[in-house]
Amino acid sequence: MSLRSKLLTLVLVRDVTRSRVLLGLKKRGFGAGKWNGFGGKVEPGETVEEGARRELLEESGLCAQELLPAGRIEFEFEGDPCLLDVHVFTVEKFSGEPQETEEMRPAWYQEADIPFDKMWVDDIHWFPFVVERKLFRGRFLFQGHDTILKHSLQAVDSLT
Ligand code: 6U4
Repeated sequence: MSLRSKLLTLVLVRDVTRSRVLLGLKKRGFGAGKWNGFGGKVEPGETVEEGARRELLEESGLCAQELLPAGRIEFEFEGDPCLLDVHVFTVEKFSGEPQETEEMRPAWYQEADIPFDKMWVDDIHWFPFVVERKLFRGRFLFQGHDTILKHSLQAVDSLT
């Protein structure tokens, strides 16, 4: 089976001085009911970074001053020919206050108290790389949305 891939972004906003991360409860669409970073599909004509910045603003009301590449994760769903190619960024400098939007309800979580049981099941695997500021690459094969059949994950020197 040949796989098409869809480019997506995922942004974790960190308040490093208080060891907090901003997550959003996804209110609709793919992953509804789960806490996650902010992001979505990269639109035609925009770079991945532009897409990440736009989605963060649209979904949380925050304007990123700097986007730091953090990782890249491929998600394959058993029986689905479309691979999700998710580019993960962190933001430590931003302006604005988190606002609830049509898509997301934002809340700060202590890094030691992340609600992994209410998130995508892969997040607990790669989140430590984000906290330790280690670039990473991963690939997860899902059965449905809640079971990981296979995965690989490693720290890398570069994402390209
Ligand atoms: P619409 O509803 O078309 O505006 P859009 O906001 O463009 O959607 P959406 O909601 O489909 O895109 O984006 C999915 C989001 O979920 C992206 O930020 C990537 C993220 N995501 C997808 N699979 C994930 C997974 N297994 N683990 C994870 N985030 C995932 O942590």
